[in-house]
Amino acid sequence: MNYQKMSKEISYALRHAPWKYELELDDGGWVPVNQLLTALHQLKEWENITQEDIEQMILISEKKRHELSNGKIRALYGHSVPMKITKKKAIPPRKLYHGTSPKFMESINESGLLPMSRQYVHLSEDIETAKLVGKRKTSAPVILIIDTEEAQKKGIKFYLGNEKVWLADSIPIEFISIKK
Ligand code: HQG
Repeated sequence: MNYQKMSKEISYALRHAPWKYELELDDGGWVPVNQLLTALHQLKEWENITQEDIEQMILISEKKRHELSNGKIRALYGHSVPMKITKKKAIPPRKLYHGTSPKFMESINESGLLPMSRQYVHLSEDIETAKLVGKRKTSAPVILIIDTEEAQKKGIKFYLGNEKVWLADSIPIEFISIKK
């Protein structure tokens, strides 16, 4: 079983295009696992997959992207669907990090961090994770440091993705510094 490919397909369904799988996400992004399985069984590649395969996919993944609970499944972050997924507000560590490409810095300096094509800005709990995120875009990422304490004082909210990924609606430039 190609769990990485399965994870990509399920992320695509649950983050970006549920309608292509005849799925409807609820406010929290959940869908019944059996509906997802029924949709995937229509595709030759996934015609035999089971809930156990999905459990295994989540278990062995290097990132916690999906969550199963009470017969439902959701993507924990990354959404671009039109309906805004409600995330749980939480108190983040005093600093969060964001790895990005130097080519975006001019725009980020002007507008702060924006969700761009997703629903939320994605922030990392530690520098290592931020580096890996940035490396998806460039070999030498810029690491931004977010002062979450100051940001919260000014009303910026933070939401839980998974234990390494935090979400925010946007981060104004005054709370961002560049790691040297
Ligand atoms: C940049 C992956 C110009 C931002 C990762 C980023 C993450 C701006 C890009 C998760 C900007 C959006 C999300 C502005 C932000 N002007 N560019 N004002 N504000 N940007 O991929 O955070 O493996 O949508 O810096 O690991 O890179 O899929 O977001 O470079 O956790 O599970 O706009 O996706 O997880 O890029 O990554 P993305 P991201 P998975």
